[in-house]
Amino acid sequence: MRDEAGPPVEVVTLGECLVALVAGVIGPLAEVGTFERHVAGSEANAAVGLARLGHRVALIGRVGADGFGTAILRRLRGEGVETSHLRVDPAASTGLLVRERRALGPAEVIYHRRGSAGSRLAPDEVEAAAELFGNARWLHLSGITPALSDTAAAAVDRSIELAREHGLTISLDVNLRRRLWTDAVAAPVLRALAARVDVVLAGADEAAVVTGTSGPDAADPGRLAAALLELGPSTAVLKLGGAGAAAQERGGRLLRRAALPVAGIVDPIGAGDAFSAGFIAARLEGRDLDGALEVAVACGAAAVATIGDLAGLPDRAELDRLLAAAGDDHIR
Ligand code: KDG
Repeated sequence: MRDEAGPPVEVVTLGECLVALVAGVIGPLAEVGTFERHVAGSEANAAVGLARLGHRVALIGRVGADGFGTAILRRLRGEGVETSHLRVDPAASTGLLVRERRALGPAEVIYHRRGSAGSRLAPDEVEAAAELFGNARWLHLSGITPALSDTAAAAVDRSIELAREHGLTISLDVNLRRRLWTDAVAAPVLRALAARVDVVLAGADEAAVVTGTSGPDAADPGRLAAALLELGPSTAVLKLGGAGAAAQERGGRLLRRAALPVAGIVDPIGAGDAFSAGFIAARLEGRDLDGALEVAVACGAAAVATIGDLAGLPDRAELDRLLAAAGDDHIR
């Protein structure tokens, strides 16, 4: 399949794109009767975030030959994501997740994705997209994909080989999903992946699992960043939610950014992907690590203020407004 017309793809990503049925009202799933349909999936969210910021990005993967698959394709194309390598698989359904909205405590998420089209992603799809790697600058991965199936894990592996061959920067968002695998099974796989990429992005808890950090200061950003760097990447980025973010390059010092104040957190899911999109966009644009953290934190804040994974992802004008409003107040 040929790349759709347009400027060359800068960022390649791969993974499962799902439909999310998000509760229409706040409360426990057992009491909710109405749901809104959204497009979700960590890599798709990051892809849309990058596209909104003006970067050309391709998503490799599969959706089912069903209405949800069509909805995903239409939405991603409408957002300007390059989808010529997002295949329609006639033999499986589009993956689905259902999630509640909570005013307090974590929201329950149910997956219906075992054997889904997205989980059937295989290395030959990456091979078929090899031409993209020739011109691209960045490969973005998430730790969700290797948890989906052996073939999806092999697809990740092949994408890293191709990215290395063509000199792309590779990022890994750890994205530990405990509904897909246990910490004990995930940790060695994610650790091995972290060793093969340039940039690792993780929450504090994820970084602790991947690095095997424990003890009273296991959430200390300095300790976690150092432990991540020891695994092999040249940059470690910690997403700390309400505490902002931290990052460190090999041989550099730990940088911190405070979170942007958000008046009402409506839906925190997808904020991590927005953060990753902002970080990657800023690096592609030549910002230094601190500048990339500034953009990433602003994108993450924009995402938590709206329902669904995609709605809050800022476009360039919105990002500029957010950064101007934040000024330098959030620098620690
Ligand atoms: O980061 C948001 C994702 O978690 C969500 O869109 C669904 O990709 C998803 C997953 O596997 O949880």
